[in-house]
Parts: sequence; C-alpha cells; structure tokens
Amino acid sequence: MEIEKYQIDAHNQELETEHQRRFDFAAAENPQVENIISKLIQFQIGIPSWALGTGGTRFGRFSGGGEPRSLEEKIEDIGLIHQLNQSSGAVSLHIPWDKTEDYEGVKRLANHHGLRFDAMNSNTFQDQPGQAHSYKFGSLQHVNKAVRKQAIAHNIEVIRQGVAFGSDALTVWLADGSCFPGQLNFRKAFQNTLESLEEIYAALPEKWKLFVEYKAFEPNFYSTTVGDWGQSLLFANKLGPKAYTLVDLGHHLPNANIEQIVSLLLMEGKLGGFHFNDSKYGDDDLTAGSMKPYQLFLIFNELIEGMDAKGIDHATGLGWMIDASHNVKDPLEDLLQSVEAIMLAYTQALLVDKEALAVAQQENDTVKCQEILQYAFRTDARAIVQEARLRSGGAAKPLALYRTLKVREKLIAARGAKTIATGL
Ligand code: LRH
Ligand code: MN
Ligand code: MN
Repeated sequence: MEIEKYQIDAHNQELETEHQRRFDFAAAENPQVENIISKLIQFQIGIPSWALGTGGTRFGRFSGGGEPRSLEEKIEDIGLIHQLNQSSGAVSLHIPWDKTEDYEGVKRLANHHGLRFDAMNSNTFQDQPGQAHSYKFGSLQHVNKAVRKQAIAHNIEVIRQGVAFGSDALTVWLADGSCFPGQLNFRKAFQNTLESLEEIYAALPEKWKLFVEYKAFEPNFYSTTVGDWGQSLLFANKLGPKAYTLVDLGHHLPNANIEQIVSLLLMEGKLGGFHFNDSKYGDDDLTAGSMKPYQLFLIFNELIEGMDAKGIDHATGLGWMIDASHNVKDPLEDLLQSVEAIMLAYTQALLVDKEALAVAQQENDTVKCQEILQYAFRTDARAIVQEARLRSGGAAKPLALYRTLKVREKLIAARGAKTIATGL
C-alpha cells in the first residue's frame, strides 16, 4: 500500500493554523531557525530491515500482524514511514535475513520510495542451514582456520551483494568472545580477528567503508572480542583509512559516557556510524529517546561540535541508523517515534549557543555551561521539526496520520495476521 498525497495534504490543512501559531513563536524565539530547518531537511536516518517485524525476546514473540514477508515488502514499509516523516530515506540490510535474486527490481522499488541503501550487515552470529562449520565458538576469531575462512567468505559475499544494491559500507558486528574464564586466549582471539578483518578489508571496493561495531556483552558474558570502543578503534586503526568504529547506544557497560566516546572518536577521524536506540539495562533496543532523552541530546551536542570542528557534513559524513526492535509496539509506529526523537535531539543540539558555551568553558563557569546546554534541551523544538517535515512534503503529525489512515489494519488485510518478518 501507499499513502496518497491528497491524504497528507488534507491532514496538514487541518492542522495548519495550530502549526503556524506554534512555528511563528519558535521562529521568533530562535533567529537561526531557517539554517536549522535546512539541516533538518537534509538529515536522513537509515532504517534497519530487521526492525520492521516484531522483535522477540528469547522467551517469546508476539506478532502484531501484517509484517513484511519479503525484502520488497520491507522496502514498502520503510517507504510508508518515509512518506510520512520524510526523514527515513535509507534502508540497512542484513544478510542472509534479506534475500533477493532481483537486485535491479529491489533497487527500482527503493528508488521509487526515495530510499538509498545504507550499510550492509553481515551475520556470523547464527548458523545458517547447510553451513559447513558452526559459529558456536566464534567466527572471525575462531581457533579453527576453516571456520574463519567461512566467515570471511560470508562477509565478502555481503560486500558483493551490497555492490549490487549500490551500498557503500559494510558493518561487521561479531558475537565472538567467551562465556567462561580461561575459555579463550584473548591475544590469539584478537589476532585471528584482525587477520580475518584484514582479508575482508582487502575485498572492499574503492569508495567503501568498513564499520567495526563493538558490544560489551551478549551473547557472550565473560569476554567479547570487539567489546568496547578501544578494541574497535584498535582494529580500525590497524586496518586502515577505510575502517571506522560504529557506536550502538545500547552496547556499553552501564553509565558509560557515550558523548565523550563520540567526541574522541570524531577527533581521531574514526567515528563511522551510529545505531540509535535506548535502554534501561543493557542492549534493550528500545525506542530512541524513550528512556534517556537528555543523553541523546548530549550525544548530538558532541556530534555537532566534533563534526563542525572537522568540517564534516552532518547529513552525509556519518552513517546514521536506528537499531531497535520490539515485542509490544507496532514496529512502524515505534520507528516513527524513534525518528522523531532523533530529529528533536538533533534540533535541540543545533540550538546550543556554541560561542557562549566556549566562553563559559574557558572561564570555568560550570553553572553557565549547564544553563546553556539545558536552555537548548528545554526548548520545545517540535514545531521546528514539523516545519522541516512539511516543507519536505511530509505529514504534520506522522504517527497521528498513520493511525487515522489505519495503515496497520490495511497491511494486515493485505498480508495476513500471521506473517513473520525475518530478523531478530
Ligand atoms: C547486535 C546488533 C548488531 C546486529 C543487530 C541485529 O546486538 O546491535 O548491530 O547486526 O544487533
Ligand atoms: Mn547495532
Ligand atoms: Mn545491539
């Protein structure tokens, strides 16, 4: 299904007076609003193909119905939310969860919906049917060279498929590690992983990037071979200029200062990509901004500071992506909420008075520093984000229109109540 332009127009007209009043106020309060709006229009967030179905836990999975049954239907779903918010213009695929023989057809479909192909994701954390060797004890780190070779070949195959889609980056997340002390020789595991990554790196086409994603724990609970940003950065530095660290907000030990990590990675020119989500405990993969919106704002504040210092374009300099999935929400509603939270945090961070902050920092005026940051964080940025969305042809209130148009009901009618999307 697709949403018709007249439906978006009718919805927008109904809300026009209210929006105009709120936007006029925001514009009067924030003289830099036009500059911010042009940045918001450019800013696009990649949607992971695995977030379109209901995410399960290891205890159960409760499908909401109407889930996409194929890669084409996943793209159709992202097309729907992009139509509504005009900020979800990219898709990130996970191989082998996403399968096709018709690359050109899928590309045409994505193009029709205004979507490009973000980073490709390989999967060596599950065994696939018919696979010769098991990843039970790791993949790129494995003590047995034959297992490593199989995992390397898979990553190179993912690059090949990515080329066919027109992607330009590969994200490698490894579950590799150990569950009990003594199980693994840390140094050998690191060296095996490095050697394996070197082979994958050598297969990257000219303009491609390799993102090394780290994660502190799960599924291994004693050690993870790419367990933190230090280990990821070591790999990225040893591999070369096309290799970068990828930060997933849920992949840290509790209370980690993620905004500081981001700042230093940017300083080193090694921050490549981002997986947005939120968490209370571990890698909860909750809706971005649902738990710690201030942290999200502080991260954006450092991202903007670091990117501006290096002259990196906000929209194209890094790979921006959501990585969340749920048991209790409609996945499309959840994604609309995540994108909105990201756009709000980005806007609030753009509103920070950077010059005044630099002066206050220089004067060690801690109180003033906090006032400056929190003034921006407490600004109601909703009308600014809404204005940017309206100018791009999106809906004033994407979630409300999604519900009014009964999109989920229509997807269930078209696809059935018992469909299951491939993914987590
Ligand atoms: C690992 C992870 C990684 C995977 C995705 C499915 O927890 O964040 O990015 O590829 O989940
Ligand atoms: Mn991730
Ligand atoms: Mn994760």
